[in-house]
Amino acid sequence: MSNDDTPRFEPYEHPAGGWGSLKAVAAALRQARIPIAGAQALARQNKPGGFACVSCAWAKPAQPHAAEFCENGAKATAWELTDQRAGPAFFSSHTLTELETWSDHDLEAAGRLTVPMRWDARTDRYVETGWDEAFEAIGQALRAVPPQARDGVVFYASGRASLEASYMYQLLARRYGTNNLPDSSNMCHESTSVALPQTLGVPVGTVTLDDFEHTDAIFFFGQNVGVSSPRMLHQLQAARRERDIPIVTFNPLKERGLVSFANPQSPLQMLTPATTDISTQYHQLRIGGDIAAITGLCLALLQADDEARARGEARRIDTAFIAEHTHGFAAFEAYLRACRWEDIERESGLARAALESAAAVFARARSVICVYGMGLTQHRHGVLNVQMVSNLLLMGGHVGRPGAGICPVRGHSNVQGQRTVGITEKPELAPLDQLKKLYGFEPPRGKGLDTVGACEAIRDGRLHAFIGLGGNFLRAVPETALVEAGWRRLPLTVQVATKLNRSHVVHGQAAYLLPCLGRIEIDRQRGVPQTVSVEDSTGFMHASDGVAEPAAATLRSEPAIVAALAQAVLGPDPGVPWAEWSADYAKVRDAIEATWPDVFRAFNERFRTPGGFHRPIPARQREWKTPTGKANFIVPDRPPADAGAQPSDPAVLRLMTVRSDDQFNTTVYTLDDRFRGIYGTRRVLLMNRADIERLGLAEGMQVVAETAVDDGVRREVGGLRVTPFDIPPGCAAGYYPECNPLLPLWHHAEGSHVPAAKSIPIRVRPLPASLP
Ligand SMILES: Nc1nc2c(c(=O)[nH]1)N[C@H]1C(S)=C(S)[C@@H](COP(=O)(O)OP(=O)(O)OC[C@H]3O[C@@H](n4cnc5c(=O)[nH]c(N)nc54)[C@H](O)[C@@H]3O)O[C@H]1N2
Ligand SMILES: Nc1nc2c(c(=O)[nH]1)N[C@H]1C(S)=C(S)[C@@H](COP(=O)(O)OP(=O)(O)OC[C@H]3O[C@@H](n4cnc5c(=O)[nH]c(N)nc54)[C@H](O)[C@@H]3O)O[C@H]1N2
Ligand SMILES: [Mo]
Repeated sequence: MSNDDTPRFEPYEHPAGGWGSLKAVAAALRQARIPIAGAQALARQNKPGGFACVSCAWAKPAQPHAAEFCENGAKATAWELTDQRAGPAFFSSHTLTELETWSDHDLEAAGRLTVPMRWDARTDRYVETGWDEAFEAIGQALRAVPPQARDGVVFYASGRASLEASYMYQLLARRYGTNNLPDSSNMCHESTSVALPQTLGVPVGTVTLDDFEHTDAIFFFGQNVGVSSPRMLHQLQAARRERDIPIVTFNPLKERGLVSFANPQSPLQMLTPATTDISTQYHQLRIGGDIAAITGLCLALLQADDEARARGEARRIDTAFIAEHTHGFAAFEAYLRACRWEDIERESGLARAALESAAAVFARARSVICVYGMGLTQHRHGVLNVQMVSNLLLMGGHVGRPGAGICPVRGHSNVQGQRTVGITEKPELAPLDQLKKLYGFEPPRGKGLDTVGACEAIRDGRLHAFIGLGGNFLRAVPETALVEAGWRRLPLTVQVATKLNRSHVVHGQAAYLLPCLGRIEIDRQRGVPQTVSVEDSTGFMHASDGVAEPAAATLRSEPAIVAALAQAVLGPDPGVPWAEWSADYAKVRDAIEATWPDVFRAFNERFRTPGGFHRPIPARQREWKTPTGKANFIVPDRPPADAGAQPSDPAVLRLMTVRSDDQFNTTVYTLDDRFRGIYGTRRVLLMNRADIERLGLAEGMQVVAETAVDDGVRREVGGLRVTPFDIPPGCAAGYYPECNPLLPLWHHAEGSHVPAAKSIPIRVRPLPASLP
């Protein structure tokens, strides 16, 4: 079943996209056994009247391309539309103890779940149960938790569920009595949600697709566009080819999509070897070196500005903007002037000249966009990383000007939207007074558990129940061993899911698995097809209509499941029309509009606008919704020399856990990573050749990675194969989720609690068997 053949390593010299991409799409469709007719669903991906892709959250243009999907979107579609089924017959032939030994790939490859199931302790199997029976049992268990103990129940969401389902879900949790609404965002862009309100007064990015047509320079930090948001390559290619816009990239790895791209939708490029070079400058900085690197960029700008001023030339920083619109520049300038280039060079791993040439591009541009991803957010200093990007942009006045701004690239297809409609553990971000007014109840006011908090509670045996609306919590979170042990002791786990994963086969003392429709499928309520909606990375809201017949007639939609759960858990609930909502989603949209009239004005009328409708983003108009009423410079609380990017012990490496080209988070399509030239295995440790030699290791050697912290917990991942790679010295890379057991729960971003998955300190030792 699994394709763990002999591993193969060969550099991939082709551009991202191109024939390689088309081949991969065809292979994905074949593997999922999608007949070509079914593949027609792809033609309606990200189009008006079609569905919003279930892969990434990148913006969907008003005038779509002929095929507005990418290789990875096609794989995600194929994965959901597979004709494989994990129904009652599948579960009667496998105990959960047996399924625990299966790989992530094999579990999901079993196919779509079809009927509601409960774990049967006697046979150690999931057995079919009726929907009503399942809801009644879950309702009874949750009702039995006394009101004062309801903070012992967690309502997790992974960022895929629609705005409608998510709104209902947060209301269910709050009506039940808790703000425990962690979501995948807690492991992802929470550093953004904490950083940007302080600097720019918005929780989201400020850039729209249109800005890419007006920008003069694009800076990329820690985002792997070719894998994680490939449709953005259209914008980058247009910027490069049509307007020769410089793209400056900061990434420890030379990622294919940031190097070159051939558009598989352009007949010309498919016939000729015409590829577009994407990055005009590529800076392979050290893992965790961004604060130092951006400090270097800002200092170089300042020094260039000093010289320009001395010569009576035009300024290199936007002094008028800084004076009128910002707060804290003097302190930031003082910080910069006190920094030493030798510290910046050592911490970033980049030469001063390299940083100065990047700063020169920045200084010349009238409008700059800064794009970033997990390479910035998943660090101890994840919040400060984001704020440094914001500082850099503010020095040039690059916010609230066409073609300029900050562009966090969100992960799951509706993760930004879930936050917008109230899925948050932070009571101050939820419209509690409005909910009280609309539904006549007293919402809980206490802080809920975020993902790290939920893991602690699971580990320590403090929870009564865990409800998951999608996702694969157990596999996605840090501290695998301890959290898994706690997970097994949970009194109740309930998972709403499309496919089987580790969070289901490892389960609580009572466990329910509720199978749902995916977004690609037609969702009929009382015979009427329903539409849902999502928010993309740039703050546009889109309608999404299913196009494929459901994988099984027994499936229910997420809104219907949430509504039924709510009725079972809350009992008669005169305040909220759950049944009406699940029969007609337009009524949920009316409720969303009533809750946030500014963001969702005329929601039902506007949500079919081609290209979506935009939420208000005050920073775009240079309105700063911050405590100072200005955009704020943030001064790092320590100089780059103390930023801690470099471990003091030379035997300790910084490990980043990354995604391959052939996975979507914990969903592993195959064991290949074409762009990095790794085939047939994910159990690798990518290392610099000099480190391999220095540490007495050898190419191909099997090693154990051990977390280099001293907290009394032993964390190891064995069977990793030493693989020489173009990565800076002192740095290593491995795959998520295989390396998650190495990530301590307390090793997370200050301020946002995003697990620091990109900088795990490790030691490496040979497996005894591979010693001579
Ligand atoms: N095909 C595919 N698409 C996806 C996903 C998927 O798994 N597969 N996942 C979705 C989700 S939920 C998310 S959040 C996004 C994630 O998309 P990305 O934000 O691209 O996240 P990663 O793939 O984890 O890798 C981030 C990049 O950061 C770089 N990096 C690591 N450490 C550092 C550092 O210290 N500094 C800098 N400058 N760079 C660093 C890595 O080399 C890598 O290129 O993608 C979404 N889209
Ligand atoms: N070490 C390390 N850990 C990480 C990261 C990292 O880079 N490194 N990245 C983090 C990030 S950015 C994220 S976002 C999290 C992801 O964490 P999660 O969002 O929890 O995980 P996913 O792998 O996206 O969840 C996949 C499962 O979702 C279910 N599913 C798929 N589609 C649907 C649907 O339409 N409805 C429902 N109800 N279920 C569905 C399927 O059962 C599938 O098995 O992981 C985080 N963990
Ligand atoms: Mo994510």
